[in-house]
Amino acid sequence: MSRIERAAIRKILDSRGNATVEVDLYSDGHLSRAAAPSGASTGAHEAQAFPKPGVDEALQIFRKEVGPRLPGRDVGDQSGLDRLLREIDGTPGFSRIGGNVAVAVSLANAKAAAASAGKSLFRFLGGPGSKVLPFPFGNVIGGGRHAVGGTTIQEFLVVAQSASPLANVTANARVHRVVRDALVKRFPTEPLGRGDEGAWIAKLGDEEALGLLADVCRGVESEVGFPVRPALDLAASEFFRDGRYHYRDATLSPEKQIDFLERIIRDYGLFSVEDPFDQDDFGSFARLTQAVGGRCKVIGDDLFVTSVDRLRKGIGLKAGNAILIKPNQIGTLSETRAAVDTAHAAGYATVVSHRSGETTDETIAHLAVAFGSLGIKTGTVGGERTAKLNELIRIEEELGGT
Ligand code: 2PG
Ligand code: MG
Repeated sequence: MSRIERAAIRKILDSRGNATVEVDLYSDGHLSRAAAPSGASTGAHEAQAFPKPGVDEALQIFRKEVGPRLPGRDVGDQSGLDRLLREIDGTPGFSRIGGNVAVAVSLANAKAAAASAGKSLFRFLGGPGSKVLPFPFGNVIGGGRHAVGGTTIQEFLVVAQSASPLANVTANARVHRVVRDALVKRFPTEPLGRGDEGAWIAKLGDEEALGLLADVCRGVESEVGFPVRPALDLAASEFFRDGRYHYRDATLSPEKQIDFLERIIRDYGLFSVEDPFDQDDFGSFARLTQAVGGRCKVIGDDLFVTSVDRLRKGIGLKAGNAILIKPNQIGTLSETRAAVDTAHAAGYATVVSHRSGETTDETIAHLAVAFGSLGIKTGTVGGERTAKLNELIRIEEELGGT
């Protein structure tokens, strides 16, 4: 048994240059550190990242109310710690201490517990049987809230699907590179930019971008000899206004949005569609899942916000067949795990995800493996994204060596 000796918090920068926090826990003289990311297309129902006045207020609250309660705690008591964080906060959405403070404390504690057991985090959380490795979902072309002047749809992703993470992340990076070459050829005199997650920003319509990505996926698939499929995160709440979906070149009613999705899922062989509807439209999620659920993952991100309550509602209505898992949407590891367990028990797939504003913290790679998730969505290129992808490669090596 190992006890927390000291706890500290500091303000650091995320990949967008915004302030976030990281937490240091010392136990048995060992340092365990976890940092929290931040979203741009945040769901209306997710935990508040920081208290209203901002990160400095979060630091003060930690130093006054959270930090002093930690020394002496057994690092093995994760659920007790997570309950304590809820109790100190006292609000449903972590609006007093901030979900980002809570998640950094919670994940740092899990790392301390794994270290005290002498195990890697994925083995400690997953038990001896966890050998299933998640497919990386990599963002290739982007827009929405992540890129000024990009597509209306937020993310055009690639999902390479061999048994090897190294082969998969290499194939995803190849798709990213070949899409770049195609864009340079097509717009030889235009500047070519990258959005918050490293995806290309180009003057393309949504379906044009999808067509280009699907062609490149097919090419790379035939090079590598395993499935390399396109996927989307529409983040549709961001362009849903007055009951309609406002694309740059079209406006669709919810009914037309379902027809549009059914058609592009079929025509482009989409592996998954995330947040294809507004975050409160469980009904349209259910209708699309009924139509395409046998061949495509319909993933709820802003719909479920990693919340067991919202997921249970979705399961009851057969809305979606997969959930995006973002620990800072809910605030603690125990509640993240409860969402994963609820999903798997109902036959829903899970995809553990980064946020658009990230740090080099690599913890989600361990969570995705430990949970036995179908996927990990954490970009294709860029230091804060490859921190997780490279950790996945290390985990693959560690598992190969057993
Ligand atoms: C999403 C995420 C990550 P954000 O919508 O899935 O890609 O974006 O972190 O901005 O919510
Ligand atoms: Mg999303």
